[in-house]
Amino acid sequence: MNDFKERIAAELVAVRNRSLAYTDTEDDLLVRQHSPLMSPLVWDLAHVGNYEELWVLREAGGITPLRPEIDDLYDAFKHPRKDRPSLPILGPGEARHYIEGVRGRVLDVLDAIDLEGPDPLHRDAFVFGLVIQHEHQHDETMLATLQLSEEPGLVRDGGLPSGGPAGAEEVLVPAGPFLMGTDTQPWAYDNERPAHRVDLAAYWIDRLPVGNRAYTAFIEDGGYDDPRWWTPEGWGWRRQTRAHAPLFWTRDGGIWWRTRFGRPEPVPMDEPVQHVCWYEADAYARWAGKRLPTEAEWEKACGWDPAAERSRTYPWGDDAPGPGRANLGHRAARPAPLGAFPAGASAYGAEQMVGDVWEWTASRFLPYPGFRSFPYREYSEVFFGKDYRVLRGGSWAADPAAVRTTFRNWDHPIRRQIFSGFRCARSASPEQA
Ligand code: AVJ
Ligand code: FE
Repeated sequence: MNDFKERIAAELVAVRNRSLAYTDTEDDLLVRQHSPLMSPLVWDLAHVGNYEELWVLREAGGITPLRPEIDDLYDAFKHPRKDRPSLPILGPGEARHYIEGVRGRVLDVLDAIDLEGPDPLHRDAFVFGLVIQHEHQHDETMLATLQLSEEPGLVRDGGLPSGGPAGAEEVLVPAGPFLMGTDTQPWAYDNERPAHRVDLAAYWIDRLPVGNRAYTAFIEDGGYDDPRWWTPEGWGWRRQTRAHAPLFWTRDGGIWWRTRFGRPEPVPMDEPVQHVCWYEADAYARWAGKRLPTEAEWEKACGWDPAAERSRTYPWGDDAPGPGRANLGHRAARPAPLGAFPAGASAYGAEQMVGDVWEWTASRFLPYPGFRSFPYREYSEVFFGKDYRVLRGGSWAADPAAVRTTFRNWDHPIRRQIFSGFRCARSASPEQA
């Protein structure tokens, strides 16, 4: 195998080790449904193996189905998350055995494919990028499930840099066009394509994500009780849920606490806020006299290199993320303090745009002009135009394989179990522009 194929083989091992680590727990915890929002963990585990069988073995490898009778059970479209515990899904032992059997044949396909050939699933090993990213995305979802289970565990306190010195609150992005999306990232999903020109007016965007200290000021200013800051839908959500702080926060003894993977700790005021829904992010922004950035504004501030007139793969350039540039890959089960990654700044000076927390944007999830679904409609296309908002940048739980300046995530505006935060923006006045 050549170097590229060796690297893919290593990524396959790494992501599988991650899935196995998250499911290395008692059977009872794996088969239980911790929240109607989430699948039982054992469903995710067999689903990633079934996806690998469908795409790598059958579609790319032309291998006879191993277990066609279980396809239906792991079809996310046939069975919503809340119904999955009542399905006759594989138990933990069977699930591990099944995914191992699939994996045993996957390296043969990797060995055989022509990376430069005409098959778009083979070219640049696209189908391997697809399954590696897919499994990492499910691993992140499994982490959210584990946190909801309130079983202590999975807190890793791998070192994170400390917070940076105070700096500019916002950075200016001058007016002008940029190329949004990509035609060149080999493992980009269909929803990131094609690259297209977007012309933006000048705007300011926060240098850093909104932190817990600033968010607490919003709470203590009565932000959750003032309908002025909320959209009608957001106010409806706020009244119905009686939310008064981010998910996992409680107030006790005069201070704010948050429960992180089952363990309470005082809210660290210098960390980006996380576990807020789109409605909360949007309300905070209005309270602060700002707004959420559009998806285009977010991407330009993150990835555009105005001097080179091209998009970077990461804010700092095209070099792979290292520990000094971004907090990715579950090094620690938390966002890094604000200002921890000056070396990860974008061309415009925005920091912590990848890693730490997914950032809500103002935009709905829509196709780019010229979108073509590939390789299947159910990854992106069926979600376009529905009640979803786009999140960008990737959280501390996202793996570098599934993070780039063009990567798009989406969720319902009420969701907060995900590792979601935000930053604000505002339009620049003509003099400033
Ligand atoms: C892109 C995170 C919204 O989890 O529903 C996993 C990713 N798609 N399996 C999801 C996905 C198919 C997707 N999100
Ligand atoms: Fe999936």
